[in-house]
Amino acid sequence: MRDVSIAKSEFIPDQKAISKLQDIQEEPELFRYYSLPQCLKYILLFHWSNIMAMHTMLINKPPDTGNRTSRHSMHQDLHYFPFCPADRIVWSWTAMEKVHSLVVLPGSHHGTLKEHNYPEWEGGVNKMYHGVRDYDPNHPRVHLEMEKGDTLFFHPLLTHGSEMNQKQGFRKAISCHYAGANCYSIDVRGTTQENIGQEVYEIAASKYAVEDATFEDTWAVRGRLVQGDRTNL
Ligand SMILES: O=C(O)CCC(=O)C(=O)O
Repeated sequence: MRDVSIAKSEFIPDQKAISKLQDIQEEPELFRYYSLPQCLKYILLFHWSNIMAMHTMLINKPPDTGNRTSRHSMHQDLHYFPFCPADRIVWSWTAMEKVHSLVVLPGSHHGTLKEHNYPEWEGGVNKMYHGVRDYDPNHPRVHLEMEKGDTLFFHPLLTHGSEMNQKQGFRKAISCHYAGANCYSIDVRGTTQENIGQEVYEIAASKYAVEDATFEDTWAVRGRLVQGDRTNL
């Protein structure tokens, strides 16, 4: 994924626009992260017998250009997933350097999945960076201070966001949405997730020339077994 304002700049080399590597599950060196005992010991506490890595990312947040496009507005990750239940999905996010740009709304995971869309930001918004349409701006916030190697485990309904990178260098983190393989797919048509489903479908159809793939299919091909048997997902 490329940062929207850097990608437009003729002065910055293309490689420097890369803000995320998505779907790195087939890259053997990076996939080692997903089966690290230090991460899995927490995932195993949920007693899922079969564990999938559904969404893998290396986040490489570029120095902000001044347009504030390196921000990620407040959102719930479940918005992106056509599978449930939410209690069988957990996100691990490991800081690859000292960082304090993540913000969370504590307790928000007890609520429901909210409607998301692109925020109306003047400087532009990165592709698929949807945000919750209306969350309580007075809800208490926690800014997470993390050292290199610190790892957070998030519920997929936890509202969170990420502030712009005001440093000179790229801010790196590696993450995985783990899910119990017995999660089941849902059809998002007619739900608040229909907009992201349509957008992901259009990207997949144009990139891979697969017009008959569904949003659920785009996730099924990304999922990779970490432990046990691949059952539903
Ligand atoms: O690493 C970050 O900046 C957070 C990204 C994020 O919130 C997400 O990908 O859901």
